[in-house]
Amino acid sequence: MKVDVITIFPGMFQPLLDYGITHKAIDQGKLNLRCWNPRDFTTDRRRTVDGRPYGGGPGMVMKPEPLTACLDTVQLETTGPVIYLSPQGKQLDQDIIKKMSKLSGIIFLTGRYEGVDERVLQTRIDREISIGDYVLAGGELVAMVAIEAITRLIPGVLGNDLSAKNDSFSSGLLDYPHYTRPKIFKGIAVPDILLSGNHNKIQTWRLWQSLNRTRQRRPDLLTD
Ligand code: 9D3
Repeated sequence: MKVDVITIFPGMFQPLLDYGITHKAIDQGKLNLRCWNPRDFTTDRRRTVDGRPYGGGPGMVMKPEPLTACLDTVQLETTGPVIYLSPQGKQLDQDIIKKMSKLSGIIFLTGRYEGVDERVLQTRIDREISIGDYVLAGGELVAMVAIEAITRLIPGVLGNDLSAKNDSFSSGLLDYPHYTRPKIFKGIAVPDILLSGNHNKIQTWRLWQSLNRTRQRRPDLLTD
């Protein structure tokens, strides 16, 4: 899968190349991640990517020309929906991630400052995505969240395909409790049933735990 990111801070994405599942997917040739800097598509001496807002007010707005020039170049090299990460977007969930993971390409546009000139959004954006109702300083971390969540669904990347299927949220339930050695830690024993070797009983116990935890902590997942 090809993922292209438009960002004025491409260096923020280095950890995805260096660590974990995204590193592994890139290594295996299953993820092709490229960052593009709108600053490289400016034409003025100062390489200006922002401007003062018409109408006044605080902060700066991302200028349209560098962004659209950057997008023009990106779209010569890949195809797929252009996703703008913005607080005004629909909140990201596992259903959206699953659909994104089936695409052959996707383009993320990340904003800084107060956001992007509206005319870019009107003409070039297919969808706006947020990760929740809290204030970040830009879309980069959000793009990274989406990229990691997408990558672990690319076939063959997880190594253990069952892991993705058993996820909380893909089952619609929260996870059950996990234990490893030792049998007793700080005086707290592993539940006997997990040592019983009876896999039917273990499965039933885990489902019960998942259901109870979901009812207690996230009842919205059982109704909505
Ligand atoms: C304090 C600035 N706000 C004025 C009302 C508006 C604002 C502009 C830009 C708030 C946040 C941002 C930068 N955020 C993102 O680019 C962003 C984001 C987020 O802040 N929260 C959750 N999801 C996302 S996706 C992109």
